[in-house]
Amino acid sequence: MLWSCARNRPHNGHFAQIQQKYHIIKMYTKIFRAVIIGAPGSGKGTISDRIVKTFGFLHISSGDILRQNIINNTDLGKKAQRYIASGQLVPDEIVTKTMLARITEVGNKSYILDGFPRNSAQADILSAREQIDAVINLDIPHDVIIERVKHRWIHAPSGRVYNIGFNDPQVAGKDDVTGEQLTQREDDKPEVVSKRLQLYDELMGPVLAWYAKRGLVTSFKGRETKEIWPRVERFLKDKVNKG
Ligand code: G5P
Ligand code: MG
Repeated sequence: MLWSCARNRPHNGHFAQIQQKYHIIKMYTKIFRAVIIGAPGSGKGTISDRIVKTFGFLHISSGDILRQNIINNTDLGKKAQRYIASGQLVPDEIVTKTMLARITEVGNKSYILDGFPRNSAQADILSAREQIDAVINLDIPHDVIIERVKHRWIHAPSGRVYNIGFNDPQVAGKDDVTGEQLTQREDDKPEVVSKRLQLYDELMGPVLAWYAKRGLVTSFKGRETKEIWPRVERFLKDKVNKG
């Protein structure tokens, strides 16, 4: 063992650092599959970004994949566009095929699924294929969401998201990385947002109940990401540690 000779043993601080590093590597080597659920604008993308940075999970977002396809004018994008713009769900067979293909591509890596499954049919297909370790449910009041999405700006090609007063771009109206113009999502218009919220309540109730019955759901209730994120972080550290 490297540390068996006292003369070669690094001083305590260094030793502790190495121990800690080894512990982190060990802690995150188990493959962990999580689903993040929450109403439109509840902060799924925001929390997922932090999970990516802290835990190294891959973020698989159905909405980001669909929007990317719309920008690239692919067949999938052409099919999805009108549903998204009007706040309806894109048909199951299209989304499911796309998401399962992405999950296959990801292979044996920890991931967080955002926006999928979106109804019971999608949840059934996912459960037949993948063993999910945890479902993170963001429980944010609708009045907070309606206010938030009015101020959401995105860099559509990359999916980077800003919010005026919460995470402002460095230069107003411009993406921090490319300097390109930011836009607002078509489905963030107030009338489309209320439709999306209504649809969410209707369809996700049974999905949450399905996961809850299997003991997989942990809910995080609050009005701001700064109060929710530390709880999600603790929860995941604990889960991944137990491995
Ligand atoms: P998406 O893309 O999955 P939604 O509707 O589920 O869309 P959305 O709108 O992307 O969810 P989010 O990711 O939950 O919201 O939230 P977010 O972007 O992180 O945060 C919202 C805003 O609030 C951001 O501007 C953020 O910066 C800000 N924010 C975060 N925290 C705070 C805070 O504490 N304070 C403040 N002030 N601001 C904060 O789906 C889109 C469409 O794609 C189709 C459907 O048509 C869907 O409507 N689709 C599917 N169709 C069928 N099946 C599927 N599985 C589908 N998936 C997508
Ligand atoms: Mg999102």
